[in-house]
Amino acid sequence: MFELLFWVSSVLCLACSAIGFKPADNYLIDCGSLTNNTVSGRVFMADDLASKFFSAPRSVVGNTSKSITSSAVSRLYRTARIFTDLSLARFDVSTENHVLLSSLSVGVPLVKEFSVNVTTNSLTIIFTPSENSFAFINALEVVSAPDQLIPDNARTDKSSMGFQGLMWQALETVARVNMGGPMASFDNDTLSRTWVPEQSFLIEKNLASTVSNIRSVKYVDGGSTPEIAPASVYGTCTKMNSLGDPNSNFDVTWEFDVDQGFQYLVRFNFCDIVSTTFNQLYFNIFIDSSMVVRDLDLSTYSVNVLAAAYYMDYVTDSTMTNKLRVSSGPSNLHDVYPYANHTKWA
Ligand SMILES: *[C@@H]1O[C@H](CO)[C@@H](O)[C@H](O)[C@H]1NC(C)=O
Ligand SMILES: *[C@@H]1O[C@H](CO)[C@@H](O)[C@H](O)[C@H]1NC(C)=O
Ligand SMILES: *[C@@H]1O[C@H](CO)[C@@H](O)[C@H](O)[C@H]1NC(C)=O
Ligand SMILES: *[C@@H]1O[C@H](CO)[C@@H](O)[C@H](O)[C@H]1NC(C)=O
Ligand SMILES: CC(=O)N[C@H]1CO[C@H](CO)[C@@H](O)[C@@H]1O
Repeated sequence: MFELLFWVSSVLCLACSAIGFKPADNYLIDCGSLTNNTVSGRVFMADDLASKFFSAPRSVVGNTSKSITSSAVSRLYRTARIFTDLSLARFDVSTENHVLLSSLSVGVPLVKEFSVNVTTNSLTIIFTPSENSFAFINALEVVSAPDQLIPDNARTDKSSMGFQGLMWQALETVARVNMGGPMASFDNDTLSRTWVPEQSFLIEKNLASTVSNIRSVKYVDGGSTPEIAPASVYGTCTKMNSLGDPNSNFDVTWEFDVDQGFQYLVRFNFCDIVSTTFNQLYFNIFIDSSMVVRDLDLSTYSVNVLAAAYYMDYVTDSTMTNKLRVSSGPSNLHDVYPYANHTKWA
């Protein structure tokens, strides 16, 4: 999810040219459009150039000159390929193996993103209108991602073996959040992802403050890569706003809207961009009421490199409500200043 930063650092540029990910397949289609549309250097091809990828018993294109959102992306929403009559759209989207969206209806412009493991040499995406309704799509991106992006296993509460079998799941992105930083848009990300700011997820905003030190981010063997998250994301973080009180002990909490009854993969991205020596920072992480990690010390993962980017995956139990809460707070095991300064999650 993303690349190419405006600040120049030899470490980062090296990373960009040496490891920059080139997708094997990269289909960007501006559905219904007569012309190609370029958004941040990415060409979304005109609909008729893409017609060889497409089959439908009946379809029309729709068109408006209205500006739908203020960004360049807006152009992509002005045209659409519509399957059958114009009435209230409600439809399913599936692949051969997975139902991706069920009874979707669209009120406001919306991007839905999924990761699926394609093990054959074609991928079919099927739009199925609900009864007496229709389906539509404004733009479609089908882009290869590196295999390392989704490892097969993750931590879980249920078993010390962890959760296994992520490679068989179709994953829908719920939120991709840049803690402590601004929106990191797709032009800053090698995989064209967008990382949104945290404010709308943060409970008690006054408990948190932010730090930025993008230049200090290092990618080391055994740690994260720019494909997992770009330096613009690792280089900012949210910390406890303890106002200099060393006895502060509270959690910073983010809350996400989810669908009840599903399991969620939570990827924590960490980079201690503040500490000047090792073994200074210990903290705990909670998802809802379970402690997911106790006394996390990033130094133990970073092979003697400060500010090394690191990530950790966790799969939740089936959610009991339609909210998922992630919190972080200081560890009280170690006789050190209780830092919860640099917790980052995406
Ligand atoms: C959309 O409308 C504009 C202006 O009315 C027209 O120039 C363009 O050809 C139309 N595009 C399609 C795909 O119908
Ligand atoms: C539109 O994009 C396609 C695919 O990237 C390219 O092959 C084609 O030359 C482009 N057409 C124009 C008119 O730019
Ligand atoms: C996708 O499935 C194949 C075949 O089972 C497996 O070898 C590969 O590691 C999987 N890729 C990912 C990213 O899970
Ligand atoms: C963590 O925050 C405290 C209080 O805000 C600050 O004094 C300390 O320097 C920060 N931690 C590190 C490792 O710098
Ligand atoms: C955080 C970051 O690096 N943001 C940059 C993303 O890219 C745009 C230009 O494409 C810059 O203006 C931002 O500063």
